[in-house]
Amino acid sequence: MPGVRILWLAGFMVLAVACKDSSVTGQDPETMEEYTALRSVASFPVGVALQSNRLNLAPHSEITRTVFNSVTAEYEMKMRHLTDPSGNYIWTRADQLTAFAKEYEMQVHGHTLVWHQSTPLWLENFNGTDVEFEGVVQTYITDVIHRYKDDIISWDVINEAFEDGSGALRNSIFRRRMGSDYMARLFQYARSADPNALLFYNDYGTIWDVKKRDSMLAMIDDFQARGIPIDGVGLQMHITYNTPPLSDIIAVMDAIVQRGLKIHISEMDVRVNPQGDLSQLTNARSELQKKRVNEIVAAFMDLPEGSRFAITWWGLRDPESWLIDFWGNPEWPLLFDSGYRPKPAYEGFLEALITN
Ligand code: 9MR
Repeated sequence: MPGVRILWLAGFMVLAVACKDSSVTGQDPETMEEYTALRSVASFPVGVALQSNRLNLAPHSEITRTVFNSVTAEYEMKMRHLTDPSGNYIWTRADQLTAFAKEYEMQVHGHTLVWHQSTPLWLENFNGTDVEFEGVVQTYITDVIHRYKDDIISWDVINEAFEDGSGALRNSIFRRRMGSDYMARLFQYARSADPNALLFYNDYGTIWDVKKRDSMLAMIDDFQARGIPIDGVGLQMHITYNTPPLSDIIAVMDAIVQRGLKIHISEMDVRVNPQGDLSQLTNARSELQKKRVNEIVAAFMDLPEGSRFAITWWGLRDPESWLIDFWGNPEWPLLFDSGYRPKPAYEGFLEALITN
């Protein structure tokens, strides 16, 4: 097999944990001591979400930098985390993430300049005029993009702007203060801050929520008709082992490719326990997860090369996934198990890279 093989020398303790947990995936830890790094065989960036507090966790940071060549801050580049309660910048943790990425030659995708769920109170409660509010937002976008101009090649300009079900624009503080065309101006401000940064719209549910999908595509059409800059779409791939159908995923990717935009399969995780019927991961479900990952990576690789921006996993190890708290079920949605061993899903990813 081509590519960089990882000889698992991260320490006796990690190996011991891996052995102890072998029942989780049913794999023989002996065979899992060596595996091929995704970054060494992929023709596109393979990313993972990262938190700065995990940079000092040796196995975590070693696997991240060896297996992946792209990172996204899981939360530390959101507005609520880049500013203090008075609105002053706090760069420390975002700086740590970009420094790590630079040291190990990983690209950084910026997430996210604007998100209604991460609007700090100082901005929600801003008591200047609407024009002043917009000025503050423009300054924020400009400052953040400028600070990381040499380190961050792409940004989610806005995240999750459309409502579930209706596809209507969310009535966020940005919409209320800046009007219903606010997204166009956010993208323009981002482009002015750095003409070279790739600008993305990122959302979930755009595969299965038809009205949301249509609103997003209409926004792109409208932007393109008016010359508003947009370079790509982040399709948050929060899916399950059996939904949505692959054909639906491909149809949305095709619609985006037809519009000449890049596709970021962002925030990928594949739930294996959506009904809560499992108390531990079975081999059968793990194999279905592998198949699912394999078919999605294969579909991504079928896209024209210029349309493939990246695939980014929303976390490294199963127990760290946001989904466990969110859904309240045991869940194993990521590529690595609790003992830092690559799961069959990892092999599914690798096989797609090698055979396509
Ligand atoms: O996984 C992220 C979690 O660690 C953060 O606490 C949370 C709030 O910042 O955001 C989670 O990531 C979200 C992402 O930024 C946007 N799409 C939905 C993700 C899960 O909530």
